[in-house]
Amino acid sequence: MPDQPSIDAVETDALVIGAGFAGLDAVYVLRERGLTVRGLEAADGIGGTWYWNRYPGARTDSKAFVYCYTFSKELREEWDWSELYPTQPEVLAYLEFVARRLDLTKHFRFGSTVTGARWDDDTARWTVHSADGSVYRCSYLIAGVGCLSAVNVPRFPELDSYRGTLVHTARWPHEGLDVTGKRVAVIGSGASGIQALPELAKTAAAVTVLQRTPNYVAPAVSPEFTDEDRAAYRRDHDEIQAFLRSSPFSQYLKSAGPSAKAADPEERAEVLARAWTEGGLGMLMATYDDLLVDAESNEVVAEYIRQKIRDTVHDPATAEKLIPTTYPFGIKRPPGGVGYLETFNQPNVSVVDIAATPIERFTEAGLIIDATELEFDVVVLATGFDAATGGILRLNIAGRGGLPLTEVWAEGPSNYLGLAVPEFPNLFTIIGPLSAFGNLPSCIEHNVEFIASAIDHARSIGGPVIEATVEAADEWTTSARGIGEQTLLTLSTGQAASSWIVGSNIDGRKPSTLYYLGGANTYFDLCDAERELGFPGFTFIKAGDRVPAHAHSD
Ligand code: NA7
Repeated sequence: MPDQPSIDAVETDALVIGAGFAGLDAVYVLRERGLTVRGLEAADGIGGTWYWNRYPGARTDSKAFVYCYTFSKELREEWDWSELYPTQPEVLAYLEFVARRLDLTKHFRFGSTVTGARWDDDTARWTVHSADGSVYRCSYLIAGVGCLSAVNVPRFPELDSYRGTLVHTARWPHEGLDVTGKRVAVIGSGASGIQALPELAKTAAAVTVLQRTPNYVAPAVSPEFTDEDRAAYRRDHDEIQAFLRSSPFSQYLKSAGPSAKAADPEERAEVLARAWTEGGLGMLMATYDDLLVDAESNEVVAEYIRQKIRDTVHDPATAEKLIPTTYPFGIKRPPGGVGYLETFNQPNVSVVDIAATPIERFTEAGLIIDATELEFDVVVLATGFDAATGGILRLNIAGRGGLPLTEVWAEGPSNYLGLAVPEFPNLFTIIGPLSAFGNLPSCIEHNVEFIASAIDHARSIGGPVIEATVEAADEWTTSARGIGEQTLLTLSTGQAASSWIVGSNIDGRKPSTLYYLGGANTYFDLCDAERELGFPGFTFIKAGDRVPAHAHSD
Protein backbone atom coordinates (compact mmCIF):
# COMPACT_ATOMS: atom_id res chain seq x y z
CA MET A 1 0.00 0.00 0.00
CA PRO A 2 1.47 3.42 -0.87
CA ASP A 3 2.20 5.87 1.96
CA GLN A 4 -0.87 7.89 2.71
CA PRO A 5 -1.13 11.18 4.56
CA SER A 6 -2.19 10.65 8.14
CA ILE A 7 -5.85 11.58 8.33
CA ASP A 8 -8.68 10.51 10.56
CA ALA A 9 -10.12 7.21 9.52
CA VAL A 10 -13.85 6.68 9.17
CA GLU A 11 -14.85 3.90 11.55
CA THR A 12 -17.59 1.49 10.49
CA ASP A 13 -18.66 -2.06 11.23
CA ALA A 14 -18.67 -3.12 7.60
CA LEU A 15 -17.12 -1.63 4.48
CA VAL A 16 -18.52 -2.77 1.16
CA ILE A 17 -16.55 -2.24 -2.04
CA GLY A 18 -18.69 -1.82 -5.14
CA ALA A 19 -22.14 -0.39 -5.87
CA GLY A 20 -23.38 -2.98 -8.32
CA PHE A 21 -25.80 -5.83 -7.68
CA ALA A 22 -23.49 -7.28 -5.01
CA GLY A 23 -22.56 -4.10 -3.17
CA LEU A 24 -26.08 -2.72 -3.02
CA ASP A 25 -27.39 -5.99 -1.65
CA ALA A 26 -24.62 -6.24 0.96
CA VAL A 27 -25.11 -2.67 2.17
CA TYR A 28 -28.84 -3.21 2.47
CA VAL A 29 -28.72 -6.58 4.22
CA LEU A 30 -25.98 -5.63 6.70
CA ARG A 31 -27.66 -2.34 7.51
CA GLU A 32 -30.92 -4.16 8.18
CA ARG A 33 -29.04 -6.48 10.55
CA GLY A 34 -27.97 -3.49 12.61
CA LEU A 35 -24.41 -2.91 11.44
CA THR A 36 -23.02 0.47 10.51
CA VAL A 37 -22.12 0.20 6.84
CA ARG A 38 -20.17 2.28 4.36
CA GLY A 39 -19.70 1.65 0.66
CA LEU A 40 -16.91 2.69 -1.69
CA GLU A 41 -17.37 2.80 -5.44
CA ALA A 42 -14.82 3.78 -8.10
CA ALA A 43 -17.51 4.94 -10.51
CA ASP A 44 -19.46 8.16 -10.14
CA GLY A 45 -22.72 6.36 -9.62
CA ILE A 46 -24.65 3.20 -8.83
CA GLY A 47 -24.62 0.23 -11.16
CA GLY A 48 -21.32 -1.68 -11.19
CA THR A 49 -21.03 -3.51 -14.48
CA TRP A 50 -24.21 -1.81 -15.69
CA TYR A 51 -22.67 1.58 -15.00
CA TRP A 52 -19.58 0.86 -17.10
CA ASN A 53 -20.79 -1.30 -19.97
CA ARG A 54 -22.71 1.34 -21.93
CA TYR A 55 -21.78 0.10 -25.38
CA PRO A 56 -24.68 -0.04 -27.85
CA GLY A 57 -26.50 -3.35 -27.75
CA ALA A 58 -25.48 -4.26 -24.18
CA ARG A 59 -28.17 -6.37 -22.54
CA THR A 60 -28.60 -9.28 -20.14
CA ASP A 61 -28.49 -12.90 -21.20
CA SER A 62 -30.60 -13.99 -18.23
CA LYS A 63 -34.36 -13.43 -18.18
CA ALA A 64 -35.35 -10.11 -16.63
CA PHE A 65 -37.51 -11.65 -13.92
CA VAL A 66 -34.57 -13.72 -12.65
CA TYR A 67 -31.88 -11.10 -13.28
CA CYS A 68 -33.03 -9.01 -10.32
CA TYR A 69 -33.37 -9.03 -6.56
CA THR A 70 -35.89 -11.36 -5.01
CA PHE A 71 -35.68 -10.37 -1.34
CA SER A 72 -38.26 -7.59 -1.54
CA LYS A 73 -41.87 -7.92 -2.64
CA GLU A 74 -42.05 -4.14 -2.97
CA LEU A 75 -39.21 -4.03 -5.47
CA ARG A 76 -40.90 -6.77 -7.47
CA GLU A 77 -44.27 -5.08 -7.45
CA GLU A 78 -43.00 -1.60 -8.23
CA TRP A 79 -40.59 -2.33 -11.07
CA ASP A 80 -41.89 -3.28 -14.52
CA TRP A 81 -39.47 -4.97 -16.89
CA SER A 82 -40.12 -4.00 -20.50
CA GLU A 83 -38.63 -7.03 -22.27
CA LEU A 84 -37.24 -10.50 -21.70
CA TYR A 85 -33.53 -9.55 -21.97
CA PRO A 86 -33.37 -5.90 -20.90
CA THR A 87 -30.79 -3.52 -22.27
CA GLN A 88 -28.10 -1.77 -20.22
CA PRO A 89 -30.04 1.50 -19.67
CA GLU A 90 -32.96 -0.45 -18.24
CA VAL A 91 -30.85 -2.57 -15.87
CA LEU A 92 -29.00 0.54 -14.73
CA ALA A 93 -32.32 2.32 -14.17
CA TYR A 94 -33.48 -0.69 -12.15
CA LEU A 95 -30.42 -0.55 -9.87
CA GLU A 96 -30.85 3.21 -9.43
CA PHE A 97 -34.48 2.57 -8.53
CA VAL A 98 -33.43 -0.06 -5.96
CA ALA A 99 -30.87 2.30 -4.43
CA ARG A 100 -33.51 5.05 -4.19
CA ARG A 101 -36.27 2.80 -2.90
CA LEU A 102 -34.09 1.26 -0.18
CA ASP A 103 -32.27 4.51 0.56
CA LEU A 104 -28.85 3.03 -0.15
CA THR A 105 -27.05 5.81 -2.02
CA LYS A 106 -26.32 7.77 1.15
CA HIS A 107 -24.04 4.98 2.38
CA PHE A 108 -21.71 5.18 -0.62
CA ARG A 109 -18.79 7.35 -1.47
CA PHE A 110 -18.47 7.50 -5.26
CA GLY A 111 -15.39 8.21 -7.37
CA SER A 112 -13.44 6.42 -4.68
CA THR A 113 -11.05 3.71 -5.89
CA VAL A 114 -9.67 1.40 -3.23
CA THR A 115 -5.88 1.30 -3.40
CA GLY A 116 -5.14 -1.02 -0.49
CA ALA A 117 -6.61 -2.89 2.47
CA ARG A 118 -4.67 -4.32 5.38
CA TRP A 119 -5.72 -6.48 8.31
CA ASP A 120 -4.46 -5.69 11.78
CA ASP A 121 -4.47 -8.53 14.30
CA ASP A 122 -4.13 -6.21 17.30
CA THR A 123 -7.29 -4.27 16.64
CA ALA A 124 -9.03 -7.04 14.67
CA ARG A 125 -9.90 -4.48 12.00
CA TRP A 126 -9.19 -3.72 8.38
CA THR A 127 -7.70 -0.40 7.31
CA VAL A 128 -8.73 0.54 3.80
CA HIS A 129 -7.26 3.34 1.70
CA SER A 130 -8.85 4.99 -1.27
CA ALA A 131 -7.22 6.95 -4.09
CA ASP A 132 -9.16 10.04 -3.02
CA GLY A 133 -7.22 10.04 0.26
CA SER A 134 -9.98 8.72 2.48
CA VAL A 135 -9.22 6.02 5.05
CA TYR A 136 -11.64 3.57 6.62
CA ARG A 137 -11.39 1.15 9.49
CA CYS A 138 -13.87 -1.67 9.64
CA SER A 139 -14.45 -5.05 11.25
CA TYR A 140 -15.79 -6.63 8.08
CA LEU A 141 -14.54 -6.00 4.59
CA ILE A 142 -16.88 -7.13 1.83
CA ALA A 143 -15.59 -7.17 -1.75
CA GLY A 144 -18.56 -6.79 -4.07
CA VAL A 145 -16.46 -5.89 -7.09
CA GLY A 146 -18.05 -8.35 -9.52
CA CYS A 147 -16.42 -11.14 -11.44
CA LEU A 148 -16.18 -9.26 -14.75
CA SER A 149 -14.99 -5.81 -13.77
CA ALA A 150 -11.21 -5.66 -14.32
CA VAL A 151 -10.95 -4.54 -17.94
CA ASN A 152 -8.59 -6.44 -20.26
CA VAL A 153 -6.66 -4.22 -22.65
CA PRO A 154 -4.33 -6.51 -24.59
CA ARG A 155 -0.78 -5.31 -25.12
CA PHE A 156 -0.97 -4.83 -28.87
CA PRO A 157 2.35 -3.51 -30.18
CA GLU A 158 2.39 0.26 -30.45
CA LEU A 159 -1.24 0.62 -29.39
CA ASP A 160 -0.32 4.05 -27.99
CA SER A 161 0.62 5.35 -31.40
CA TYR A 162 -2.97 5.13 -32.66
CA ARG A 163 -4.48 8.62 -33.07
CA GLY A 164 -8.08 7.67 -33.84
CA THR A 165 -10.77 6.98 -31.25
CA LEU A 166 -9.89 3.99 -29.10
CA VAL A 167 -12.61 2.70 -26.79
CA HIS A 168 -13.20 -0.42 -24.69
CA THR A 169 -16.75 -1.75 -24.54
CA ALA A 170 -16.58 -1.76 -20.73
CA ARG A 171 -15.51 1.90 -20.62
CA TRP A 172 -17.90 3.25 -23.24
CA PRO A 173 -18.23 7.08 -23.17
CA HIS A 174 -21.26 8.23 -21.21
CA GLU A 175 -22.14 10.73 -23.90
CA GLY A 176 -22.22 7.92 -26.47
CA LEU A 177 -20.09 7.51 -29.55
CA ASP A 178 -21.46 8.50 -32.93
CA VAL A 179 -19.94 6.24 -35.58
CA THR A 180 -22.05 7.56 -38.44
CA GLY A 181 -20.03 7.38 -41.63
CA LYS A 182 -16.95 6.17 -39.76
CA ARG A 183 -14.61 3.25 -40.44
CA VAL A 184 -14.78 1.07 -37.34
CA ALA A 185 -12.74 -1.94 -36.20
CA VAL A 186 -14.15 -4.26 -33.54
CA ILE A 187 -11.54 -6.45 -31.85
CA GLY A 188 -13.19 -9.32 -30.04
CA SER A 189 -16.04 -11.73 -30.66
CA GLY A 190 -17.28 -12.44 -27.15
CA ALA A 191 -20.67 -11.35 -25.84
CA SER A 192 -19.71 -7.65 -25.88
CA GLY A 193 -18.44 -7.55 -29.48
CA ILE A 194 -21.35 -9.70 -30.61
CA GLN A 195 -23.90 -7.37 -29.00
CA ALA A 196 -22.19 -4.20 -30.21
CA LEU A 197 -21.59 -5.13 -33.85
CA PRO A 198 -25.18 -4.99 -35.19
CA GLU A 199 -25.71 -1.59 -33.55
CA LEU A 200 -22.44 -0.12 -34.84
CA ALA A 201 -23.09 -1.49 -38.32
CA LYS A 202 -26.38 0.42 -38.53
CA THR A 203 -24.63 3.76 -39.09
CA ALA A 204 -20.91 3.13 -39.63
CA ALA A 205 -19.52 3.39 -43.15
CA ALA A 206 -17.70 0.12 -42.60
CA VAL A 207 -17.17 -2.25 -39.68
CA THR A 208 -14.33 -4.74 -39.72
CA VAL A 209 -14.46 -7.47 -37.10
CA LEU A 210 -10.95 -8.53 -36.13
CA GLN A 211 -11.65 -12.01 -34.87
CA ARG A 212 -9.17 -14.25 -33.10
CA THR A 213 -11.61 -17.07 -32.33
CA PRO A 214 -15.09 -17.52 -33.78
CA ASN A 215 -17.90 -18.07 -31.30
CA TYR A 216 -20.95 -20.32 -31.15
CA VAL A 217 -23.51 -17.53 -31.44
CA ALA A 218 -27.16 -18.43 -30.98
CA PRO A 219 -29.89 -15.82 -31.43
CA ALA A 220 -31.02 -13.75 -28.46
CA VAL A 221 -34.75 -13.26 -28.91
CA SER A 222 -36.12 -10.64 -26.55
CA PRO A 223 -39.89 -10.21 -26.85
CA GLU A 224 -41.47 -7.20 -25.16
CA PHE A 225 -43.44 -8.00 -22.04
CA THR A 226 -47.16 -7.40 -21.99
CA ASP A 227 -49.04 -6.59 -18.79
CA GLU A 228 -50.14 -10.24 -18.77
CA ASP A 229 -46.49 -11.39 -18.91
CA ARG A 230 -45.63 -9.17 -15.97
CA ALA A 231 -48.63 -10.37 -14.00
CA ALA A 232 -47.57 -13.96 -14.73
CA TYR A 233 -43.98 -13.62 -13.55
CA ARG A 234 -45.19 -11.91 -10.39
CA ARG A 235 -47.86 -14.54 -9.79
CA ASP A 236 -45.39 -17.39 -10.40
CA HIS A 237 -42.60 -15.85 -8.37
CA ASP A 238 -42.37 -18.61 -5.75
CA GLU A 239 -42.50 -21.35 -8.33
CA ILE A 240 -39.81 -19.60 -10.42
CA GLN A 241 -37.57 -19.20 -7.38
CA ALA A 242 -37.99 -22.85 -6.42
CA PHE A 243 -37.04 -23.80 -9.98
CA LEU A 244 -33.94 -21.58 -9.91
CA ARG A 245 -32.87 -23.06 -6.61
CA SER A 246 -32.85 -26.54 -8.14
CA SER A 247 -31.23 -25.50 -11.43
CA PRO A 248 -27.49 -26.12 -11.99
CA PHE A 249 -27.11 -22.70 -13.62
CA SER A 250 -29.80 -20.97 -11.50
CA GLN A 251 -31.52 -20.05 -14.74
CA TYR A 252 -35.19 -20.38 -15.66
CA LEU A 253 -34.47 -22.87 -18.42
CA LYS A 254 -35.57 -26.48 -18.38
CA SER A 255 -33.28 -29.26 -19.56
CA ALA A 256 -34.73 -31.55 -22.24
CA GLY A 257 -32.89 -34.63 -21.06
CA PRO A 258 -29.70 -36.10 -19.69
CA SER A 259 -27.77 -36.80 -22.88
CA ALA A 260 -27.69 -35.32 -26.37
CA LYS A 261 -26.01 -38.33 -27.92
CA ALA A 262 -28.49 -40.77 -26.36
CA ALA A 263 -31.60 -38.77 -27.27
CA ASP A 264 -33.99 -39.91 -29.98
CA PRO A 265 -32.79 -38.08 -33.14
CA GLU A 266 -36.24 -36.81 -34.08
CA GLU A 267 -36.99 -35.53 -30.60
CA ARG A 268 -33.50 -34.05 -30.41
CA ALA A 269 -34.04 -32.17 -33.66
CA GLU A 270 -37.19 -30.65 -32.16
CA VAL A 271 -35.41 -29.76 -28.92
CA LEU A 272 -32.55 -28.04 -30.76
CA ALA A 273 -34.90 -26.21 -33.13
CA ARG A 274 -36.93 -24.93 -30.17
CA ALA A 275 -33.82 -23.83 -28.26
CA TRP A 276 -32.53 -22.02 -31.34
CA THR A 277 -35.84 -20.25 -31.99
CA GLU A 278 -36.30 -19.20 -28.38
CA GLY A 279 -32.69 -18.02 -28.21
CA GLY A 280 -30.66 -16.91 -25.21
CA LEU A 281 -28.66 -19.37 -23.15
CA GLY A 282 -31.10 -22.11 -24.12
CA MET A 283 -28.77 -23.94 -26.53
CA LEU A 284 -26.62 -24.85 -23.53
CA MET A 285 -29.09 -24.87 -20.67
CA ALA A 286 -32.42 -25.93 -22.21
CA THR A 287 -31.11 -28.83 -24.28
CA TYR A 288 -29.09 -31.61 -22.66
CA ASP A 289 -27.29 -32.01 -19.35
CA ASP A 290 -24.09 -33.58 -20.63
CA LEU A 291 -22.85 -30.92 -23.04
CA LEU A 292 -20.02 -29.78 -20.80
CA VAL A 293 -18.87 -33.29 -19.87
CA ASP A 294 -19.36 -35.46 -22.96
CA ALA A 295 -17.48 -34.52 -26.13
CA GLU A 296 -19.75 -36.58 -28.40
CA SER A 297 -22.91 -34.98 -27.05
CA ASN A 298 -21.30 -31.59 -27.27
CA GLU A 299 -20.42 -32.17 -30.92
CA VAL A 300 -24.08 -32.82 -31.77
CA VAL A 301 -25.07 -29.34 -30.60
CA ALA A 302 -21.89 -27.71 -31.90
CA GLU A 303 -22.55 -29.08 -35.38
CA TYR A 304 -26.16 -27.89 -35.23
CA ILE A 305 -24.96 -24.34 -34.56
CA ARG A 306 -22.30 -24.56 -37.28
CA GLN A 307 -24.99 -25.48 -39.80
CA LYS A 308 -27.15 -22.58 -38.62
CA ILE A 309 -24.23 -20.22 -39.25
CA ARG A 310 -23.85 -21.62 -42.79
CA ASP A 311 -27.62 -21.21 -43.34
CA THR A 312 -27.65 -17.62 -42.08
CA VAL A 313 -24.50 -16.07 -43.53
CA HIS A 314 -24.82 -15.75 -47.31
CA ASP A 315 -21.16 -15.61 -48.31
CA PRO A 316 -19.69 -19.09 -47.76
CA ALA A 317 -16.16 -17.80 -47.17
CA THR A 318 -17.41 -15.41 -44.47
CA ALA A 319 -19.56 -18.16 -42.94
CA GLU A 320 -16.54 -20.47 -42.68
CA LYS A 321 -14.58 -17.77 -40.85
CA LEU A 322 -17.43 -17.41 -38.34
CA ILE A 323 -17.70 -21.15 -37.65
CA PRO A 324 -15.91 -22.45 -34.55
CA THR A 325 -14.18 -25.76 -35.16
CA THR A 326 -11.34 -25.94 -32.67
CA TYR A 327 -13.16 -26.16 -29.34
CA PRO A 328 -16.40 -27.54 -27.90
CA PHE A 329 -19.59 -25.52 -27.51
CA GLY A 330 -20.02 -23.92 -24.06
CA ILE A 331 -16.32 -23.72 -23.17
CA LYS A 332 -16.73 -20.01 -23.69
CA ARG A 333 -19.90 -18.64 -22.14
CA PRO A 334 -22.35 -18.85 -25.07
CA PRO A 335 -23.18 -15.36 -26.31
CA GLY A 336 -26.56 -14.38 -27.69
CA GLY A 337 -26.67 -12.34 -30.86
CA VAL A 338 -29.44 -9.94 -31.80
CA GLY A 339 -29.06 -10.20 -35.56
CA TYR A 340 -25.31 -10.79 -35.18
CA LEU A 341 -24.88 -13.40 -37.89
CA GLU A 342 -27.27 -11.56 -40.23
CA THR A 343 -25.12 -8.41 -39.89
CA PHE A 344 -22.40 -10.12 -41.91
CA ASN A 345 -24.80 -10.06 -44.88
CA GLN A 346 -24.59 -6.26 -44.91
CA PRO A 347 -22.17 -4.81 -47.49
CA ASN A 348 -20.46 -2.61 -44.87
CA VAL A 349 -19.46 -5.52 -42.57
CA SER A 350 -16.49 -7.85 -42.94
CA VAL A 351 -14.42 -10.18 -40.80
CA VAL A 352 -10.65 -10.65 -40.69
CA ASP A 353 -9.19 -13.78 -39.11
CA ILE A 354 -6.46 -12.37 -36.85
CA ALA A 355 -5.49 -15.84 -35.66
CA ALA A 356 -4.28 -16.54 -39.20
CA THR A 357 -2.95 -13.02 -39.80
CA PRO A 358 -2.32 -11.35 -36.42
CA ILE A 359 -2.27 -7.64 -35.71
CA GLU A 360 1.40 -6.83 -36.26
CA ARG A 361 1.23 -3.39 -34.70
CA PHE A 362 -0.85 -0.26 -34.44
CA THR A 363 -0.09 2.88 -36.42
CA GLU A 364 -1.33 6.46 -36.19
CA ALA A 365 -4.12 5.71 -38.63
CA GLY A 366 -5.00 2.14 -37.77
CA LEU A 367 -3.11 -1.11 -37.64
CA ILE A 368 -1.04 -3.44 -39.74
CA ILE A 369 -2.13 -6.93 -40.65
CA ASP A 370 -0.33 -9.09 -43.18
CA ALA A 371 2.02 -6.20 -43.96
CA THR A 372 -0.95 -4.04 -45.00
CA GLU A 373 -2.13 -0.96 -43.13
CA LEU A 374 -5.87 -0.91 -42.41
CA GLU A 375 -7.12 2.56 -41.51
CA PHE A 376 -9.85 3.10 -38.93
CA ASP A 377 -11.51 6.15 -37.40
CA VAL A 378 -12.61 4.14 -34.40
CA VAL A 379 -11.16 0.99 -32.81
CA VAL A 380 -13.45 -0.80 -30.37
CA LEU A 381 -11.74 -3.15 -27.94
CA ALA A 382 -14.32 -5.78 -27.05
CA THR A 383 -11.58 -7.76 -25.38
CA GLY A 384 -13.26 -8.69 -22.13
CA PHE A 385 -12.08 -8.96 -18.57
CA ASP A 386 -9.52 -10.35 -16.17
CA ALA A 387 -12.28 -12.47 -14.68
CA ALA A 388 -13.04 -13.68 -11.16
CA THR A 389 -9.81 -12.66 -9.44
CA GLY A 390 -8.81 -9.51 -11.38
CA GLY A 391 -11.15 -7.09 -9.62
CA ILE A 392 -10.30 -8.44 -6.16
CA LEU A 393 -6.54 -8.53 -6.65
CA ARG A 394 -6.54 -4.93 -7.87
CA LEU A 395 -7.68 -3.93 -4.35
CA ASN A 396 -4.19 -4.80 -2.99
CA ILE A 397 -5.46 -6.74 -0.01
CA ALA A 398 -2.99 -7.81 2.68
CA GLY A 399 -4.03 -10.26 5.40
CA ARG A 400 -2.29 -11.38 8.57
CA GLY A 401 1.22 -9.99 8.90
CA GLY A 402 0.85 -8.11 5.62
CA LEU A 403 0.46 -11.29 3.57
CA PRO A 404 -0.58 -10.15 0.07
CA LEU A 405 -3.54 -11.90 -1.52
CA THR A 406 -1.66 -11.72 -4.82
CA GLU A 407 0.93 -14.04 -3.29
CA VAL A 408 -1.63 -16.52 -1.96
CA TRP A 409 -3.39 -16.65 -5.34
CA ALA A 410 -0.25 -16.61 -7.48
CA GLU A 411 -0.99 -20.09 -8.84
CA GLY A 412 -4.75 -19.55 -8.99
CA PRO A 413 -7.41 -18.76 -6.40
CA SER A 414 -7.95 -20.81 -3.27
CA ASN A 415 -10.63 -20.19 -0.66
CA TYR A 416 -13.63 -21.67 1.11
CA LEU A 417 -16.94 -21.65 -0.79
CA GLY A 418 -15.64 -18.81 -2.95
CA LEU A 419 -16.24 -16.57 0.04
CA ALA A 420 -13.33 -16.50 2.46
CA VAL A 421 -9.57 -17.07 2.49
CA PRO A 422 -7.53 -18.31 5.49
CA GLU A 423 -5.17 -15.61 6.79
CA PHE A 424 -7.65 -12.96 5.64
CA PRO A 425 -10.03 -12.76 8.62
CA ASN A 426 -13.32 -10.94 8.21
CA LEU A 427 -12.84 -10.55 4.46
CA PHE A 428 -15.68 -11.85 2.32
CA THR A 429 -15.79 -11.96 -1.47
CA ILE A 430 -19.26 -11.93 -3.02
CA ILE A 431 -19.33 -14.15 -6.12
CA GLY A 432 -15.61 -14.59 -5.58
CA PRO A 433 -13.52 -17.10 -7.50
CA LEU A 434 -14.49 -20.76 -6.98
CA SER A 435 -18.08 -19.80 -6.23
CA ALA A 436 -21.00 -20.99 -8.34
CA PHE A 437 -21.26 -20.39 -12.06
CA GLY A 438 -24.86 -19.28 -12.30
CA ASN A 439 -27.28 -16.41 -12.71
CA LEU A 440 -25.36 -13.72 -10.88
CA PRO A 441 -28.13 -11.96 -8.93
CA SER A 442 -29.22 -15.36 -7.55
CA CYS A 443 -25.64 -16.19 -6.55
CA ILE A 444 -25.14 -12.72 -5.08
CA GLU A 445 -28.25 -12.89 -2.92
CA HIS A 446 -27.29 -16.29 -1.62
CA ASN A 447 -23.72 -15.18 -0.85
CA VAL A 448 -24.86 -12.02 0.93
CA GLU A 449 -27.30 -13.95 3.13
CA PHE A 450 -24.52 -16.38 4.01
CA ILE A 451 -22.10 -13.59 4.89
CA ALA A 452 -24.71 -11.77 6.99
CA SER A 453 -25.48 -15.01 8.85
CA ALA A 454 -21.80 -15.63 9.55
CA ILE A 455 -21.46 -12.10 10.93
CA ASP A 456 -24.63 -12.56 13.00
CA HIS A 457 -23.21 -15.77 14.39
CA ALA A 458 -19.92 -14.07 15.28
CA ARG A 459 -21.70 -11.23 17.01
CA SER A 460 -24.02 -13.58 18.88
CA ILE A 461 -21.04 -15.34 20.48
CA GLY A 462 -19.21 -12.13 21.18
CA GLY A 463 -16.42 -12.98 18.77
CA PRO A 464 -15.92 -10.54 15.98
CA VAL A 465 -13.24 -12.44 14.05
CA ILE A 466 -14.31 -14.98 11.43
CA GLU A 467 -11.78 -16.91 9.44
CA ALA A 468 -12.03 -19.82 7.02
CA THR A 469 -9.96 -22.75 8.22
CA VAL A 470 -7.03 -23.98 6.19
CA GLU A 471 -8.58 -27.46 6.04
CA ALA A 472 -11.93 -26.22 4.74
CA ALA A 473 -10.29 -24.02 2.14
CA ASP A 474 -7.92 -26.75 0.97
CA GLU A 475 -10.78 -29.21 0.65
CA TRP A 476 -12.97 -26.74 -1.22
CA THR A 477 -10.23 -25.65 -3.60
CA THR A 478 -9.26 -29.25 -4.36
CA SER A 479 -12.89 -30.19 -4.92
CA ALA A 480 -13.59 -27.23 -7.24
CA ARG A 481 -10.45 -27.95 -9.24
CA GLY A 482 -11.30 -31.66 -9.43
CA ILE A 483 -14.79 -30.95 -10.71
CA GLY A 484 -13.35 -28.56 -13.27
CA GLU A 485 -11.08 -31.34 -14.49
CA GLN A 486 -14.09 -33.55 -15.18
CA THR A 487 -15.58 -31.04 -17.58
CA LEU A 488 -14.62 -30.18 -21.13
CA LEU A 489 -13.17 -27.00 -19.64
CA THR A 490 -10.39 -29.13 -18.24
CA LEU A 491 -7.02 -27.47 -18.05
CA SER A 492 -4.84 -30.53 -17.61
CA THR A 493 -5.29 -31.83 -21.16
CA GLY A 494 -4.89 -28.39 -22.63
CA GLN A 495 -8.24 -28.71 -24.41
CA ALA A 496 -9.72 -25.51 -23.10
CA ALA A 497 -10.07 -22.76 -25.65
CA SER A 498 -9.27 -19.25 -24.56
CA SER A 499 -12.03 -18.47 -22.09
CA TRP A 500 -12.49 -16.11 -19.19
CA ILE A 501 -14.10 -19.01 -17.30
CA VAL A 502 -10.56 -20.37 -16.72
CA GLY A 503 -8.64 -17.13 -17.18
CA SER A 504 -6.96 -18.30 -20.38
CA ASN A 505 -8.21 -15.21 -22.23
CA ILE A 506 -5.56 -12.97 -20.68
CA ASP A 507 -2.16 -12.85 -22.35
CA GLY A 508 0.43 -14.00 -19.82
CA ARG A 509 -2.05 -15.13 -17.15
CA LYS A 510 -1.71 -18.68 -15.92
CA PRO A 511 -5.06 -20.42 -16.52
CA SER A 512 -6.68 -21.98 -13.45
CA THR A 513 -10.03 -23.18 -12.18
CA LEU A 514 -12.01 -20.03 -11.45
CA TYR A 515 -15.52 -21.35 -10.81
CA TYR A 516 -17.19 -24.17 -8.95
CA LEU A 517 -18.75 -26.11 -11.82
CA GLY A 518 -20.58 -28.68 -9.68
CA GLY A 519 -23.84 -26.79 -10.19
CA ALA A 520 -25.21 -23.66 -8.53
CA ASN A 521 -27.90 -25.79 -6.85
CA THR A 522 -25.25 -28.03 -5.25
CA TYR A 523 -23.22 -24.97 -4.29
CA PHE A 524 -26.23 -23.43 -2.54
CA ASP A 525 -26.87 -26.74 -0.73
CA LEU A 526 -23.28 -26.82 0.51
CA CYS A 527 -23.44 -23.20 1.73
CA ASP A 528 -26.78 -23.86 3.44
CA ALA A 529 -25.38 -26.95 5.15
CA GLU A 530 -22.35 -24.98 6.33
CA ARG A 531 -24.64 -22.39 7.85
CA GLU A 532 -27.03 -24.89 9.43
CA LEU A 533 -24.14 -26.79 11.02
CA GLY A 534 -22.89 -23.61 12.69
CA PHE A 535 -20.09 -22.79 10.22
CA PRO A 536 -17.70 -25.69 10.88
CA GLY A 537 -15.38 -24.49 8.10
CA PHE A 538 -14.71 -21.24 9.95
CA THR A 539 -13.15 -20.25 13.26
CA PHE A 540 -14.86 -17.63 15.36
CA ILE A 541 -12.41 -15.94 17.67
CA LYS A 542 -13.86 -14.21 20.71
CA ALA A 543 -13.16 -10.56 21.43
CA GLY A 544 -9.99 -10.18 23.46
CA ASP A 545 -8.64 -13.60 22.50
CA ARG A 546 -5.38 -13.51 20.62
CA VAL A 547 -5.73 -14.57 17.00
CA PRO A 548 -3.46 -17.56 16.39
CA ALA A 549 -1.05 -17.34 13.47
CA HIS A 550 -2.86 -20.14 11.66
CA ALA A 551 -6.47 -20.51 12.69
CA HIS A 552 -7.72 -24.08 12.70
CA SER A 553 -11.15 -25.36 13.53
CA ASP A 554 -9.98 -27.51 16.44
P1 NA7 B 1 -14.97 -12.26 -23.77
O1 NA7 B 1 -16.11 -13.19 -23.85
O2 NA7 B 1 -13.79 -12.67 -22.94
O3 NA7 B 1 -14.49 -11.95 -25.25
C1 NA7 B 1 -13.32 -11.21 -25.50
C2 NA7 B 1 -12.99 -11.25 -26.96
O4 NA7 B 1 -11.80 -10.51 -27.17
C3 NA7 B 1 -12.73 -12.66 -27.46
O5 NA7 B 1 -13.22 -12.78 -28.77
C4 NA7 B 1 -11.21 -12.71 -27.46
O6 NA7 B 1 -10.64 -13.62 -28.38
C5 NA7 B 1 -10.86 -11.31 -27.85
N1 NA7 B 1 -9.51 -11.00 -27.41
C6 NA7 B 1 -9.04 -10.93 -26.15
N2 NA7 B 1 -7.72 -10.67 -26.14
C7 NA7 B 1 -7.37 -10.57 -27.44
C8 NA7 B 1 -6.14 -10.32 -28.10
N3 NA7 B 1 -5.01 -10.13 -27.41
N4 NA7 B 1 -6.13 -10.31 -29.45
C9 NA7 B 1 -7.27 -10.49 -30.15
N5 NA7 B 1 -8.46 -10.75 -29.59
C10 NA7 B 1 -8.50 -10.78 -28.24
O7 NA7 B 1 -15.42 -10.84 -23.20
P2 NA7 B 1 -16.81 -10.10 -23.41
O8 NA7 B 1 -16.68 -8.75 -22.85
O9 NA7 B 1 -17.26 -10.21 -24.80
O10 NA7 B 1 -17.83 -10.94 -22.54
C11 NA7 B 1 -17.54 -11.30 -21.20
C12 NA7 B 1 -18.78 -11.72 -20.47
O11 NA7 B 1 -19.52 -10.56 -20.09
C13 NA7 B 1 -19.76 -12.53 -21.25
O12 NA7 B 1 -19.46 -13.88 -21.32
C14 NA7 B 1 -21.07 -12.29 -20.52
O13 NA7 B 1 -21.19 -13.16 -19.44
C15 NA7 B 1 -20.91 -10.88 -20.01
P3 NA7 B 1 -10.41 -15.16 -27.96
O14 NA7 B 1 -11.77 -15.78 -27.98
O15 NA7 B 1 -9.83 -15.12 -26.57
O16 NA7 B 1 -9.48 -15.69 -28.96
